Amino acid sequence: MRIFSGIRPTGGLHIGNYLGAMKQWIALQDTNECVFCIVDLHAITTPYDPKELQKNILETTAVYLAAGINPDKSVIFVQSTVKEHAELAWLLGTITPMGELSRMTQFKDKSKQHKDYVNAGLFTYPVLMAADILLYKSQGVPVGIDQQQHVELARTIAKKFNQKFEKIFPEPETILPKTGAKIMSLTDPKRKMSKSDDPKSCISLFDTPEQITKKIMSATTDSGKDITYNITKKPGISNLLTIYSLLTDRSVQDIQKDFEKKTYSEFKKSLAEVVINYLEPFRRKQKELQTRDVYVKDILEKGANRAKIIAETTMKEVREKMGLA
Ligand code: AQP
Repeated sequence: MRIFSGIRPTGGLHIGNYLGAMKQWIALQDTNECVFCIVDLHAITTPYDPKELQKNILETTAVYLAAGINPDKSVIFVQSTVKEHAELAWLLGTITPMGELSRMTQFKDKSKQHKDYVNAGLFTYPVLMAADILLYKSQGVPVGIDQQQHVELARTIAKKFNQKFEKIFPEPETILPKTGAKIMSLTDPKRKMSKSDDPKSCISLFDTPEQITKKIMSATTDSGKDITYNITKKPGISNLLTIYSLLTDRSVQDIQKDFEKKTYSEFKKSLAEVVINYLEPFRRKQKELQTRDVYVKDILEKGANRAKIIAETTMKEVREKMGLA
């Protein structure tokens, strides 16, 4: 299968991004043709500092590499360096119904979050995301649950294009992890963990052991004492149990048994240890990569060259089918 996915270079990546999206990418790259993008054109739809963007792009690339994306197996590149993304987005915009875009929950959430920054780019974000996916004729899109609605719209757009012009696009499928598709905020377990949220609410992949311990020990828990999974009555503890289970590859039931007569504090201490140990190799690799900008830039350049070959071929076909060539 051809696989496509991307992450916005909007700040330090957190374990939600890792467990929801990247962990799947790493597993998929062994048996599929994978294209992983740093989606800078999406990053500029919410407030950002132009002086920081290039730094964030390199940092996000370093995260991809530190987490285990292998540039010999997967194509890694920056979205804006392949111009066809923007061109295809414009063309697909002409067949995307306004009604479909108006339903998108991410637009509603982000326009509430950034009241002074509600721009047309934020509204048409899902069309650019459809272009990202369809440009590579991708069949699978591994993402967290918050992006599922956008992948479904990409399917709708692919279908519309195929019906109106000629069938050239596969209809992409969302690939969700069995668990971890929505890791919740540590400070408000009813909300999704987000990089643009308060740093206390998320565990960054490169937090120091001290920061991890502090954040987990002060994570919002629920009334009562039992360490049991109950998403409606105990969203805080349930979220921590999910993280524990995913990082240790043990079932939630097993972990609950271990902590049957223990306190929240004992459970949190143990979880902090699990997270620190799990993320230790990430921190080590990232430190190495911090001094290797030339190597990271070279990977991006080679990745962009590989991506362009596919992108140019698709665009030639699209232009022809739409009567533009
Ligand atoms: N909390 C989460 N749990 C599971 N998966 C998540 N993802 C994001 N948050 C969680 C998945 O990570 C990938 C990259 O997301 P993105 O950077 O493109 O944008 P996002 O979904 O808006 O992520 P954030 O962290 O909330 O970033 P900001 O704050 O910049 O908007 C996607 O596959 C996403 O599903």
